[in-house]
Amino acid sequence: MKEQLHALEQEALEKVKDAENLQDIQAVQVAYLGRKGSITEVLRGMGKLSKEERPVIGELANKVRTAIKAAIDAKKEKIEQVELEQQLQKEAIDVTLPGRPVHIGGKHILTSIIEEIEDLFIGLGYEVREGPEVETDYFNFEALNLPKGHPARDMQDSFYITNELLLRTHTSPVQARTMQSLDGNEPIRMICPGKVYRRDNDDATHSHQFTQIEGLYVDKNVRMSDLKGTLNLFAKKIFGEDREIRLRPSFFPFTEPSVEMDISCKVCAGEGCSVCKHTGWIEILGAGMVHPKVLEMAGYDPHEYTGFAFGMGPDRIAMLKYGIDDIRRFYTDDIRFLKQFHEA
Ligand code: 2NL
Repeated sequence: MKEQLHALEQEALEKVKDAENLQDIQAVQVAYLGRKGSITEVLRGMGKLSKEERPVIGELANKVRTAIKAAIDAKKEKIEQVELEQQLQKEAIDVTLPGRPVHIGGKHILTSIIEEIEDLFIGLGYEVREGPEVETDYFNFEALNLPKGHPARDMQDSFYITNELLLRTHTSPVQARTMQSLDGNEPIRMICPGKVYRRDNDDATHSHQFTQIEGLYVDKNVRMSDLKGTLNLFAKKIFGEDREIRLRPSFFPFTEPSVEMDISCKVCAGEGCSVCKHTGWIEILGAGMVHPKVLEMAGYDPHEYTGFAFGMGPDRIAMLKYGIDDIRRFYTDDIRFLKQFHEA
């Protein structure tokens, strides 16, 4: 029986060694240690042994059992380790692979132009202000010296929501609101960019929605020469140091006197070409000294305070700067057009 046990132990350990996976090792355990396993069979035969032999064989059988069990457990752990490693290897993610490209949009050309102008005026101490696009009749017209019955208030020219509410036709109401909020005794330097609306039939040069930037400077002793100096700086910074400006008399209900500013044509340097319609000059913006009535309505004493204001269309500026032929290109979202102005 001793030999039998030793032989079984040898055999079992051999099989444990050969086991390649958890099923193999499970089979070895059942075959040798299970209820119908070989070792159990041997122990069943112990009844035939003598009293002296029984404890000796019993002890040996237990030792063999323990040895086989230990070998099985060790092997099990080893196989589990290997299988885990294989699994991990199979599921490994290569974090060094390049990621899938993410399409990042760019700034709309009108946004870039507006930000460039904002930066220039922020540098001159102006602050950027925004206001509602749905405006009251009062702030859009009345406060800007456009009384009821004025041609610019014609229903044809505006999108009305009610009799008293409309889509703003310019950004000036933001400035009127700012002036009115300040009790008439604080200087103002502000710039307001934003979307504006006019009831127009869209074509190459007209859009029912477009953008505007206006500027306002109110203080004691603000003069026309301050306006001219500011506009000259603006023209040179945005269009190039070699540009000249000229002011022509004009009319706006909210400024007096009013002017229009031209810049010298870069294409022909003043000689005359198709871009400047053979005049050597290109119209850029409108401006003027804030009308005393506008100051007064906003609570500023026009004998004490004066100011200048200007307004321009970033759409037009972008069209001139980049030779864009149709204003609708800004609003029809053709990515091939818009992408040309994205930074590399
Ligand atoms: C243009 C002309 C202009 C203003 C806008 C303004 C605003 C206030 C008071 C006085 Cl609160 N003036 N704005 C003045 C002159 C011209 O815009 O051609 N814009 C595209």
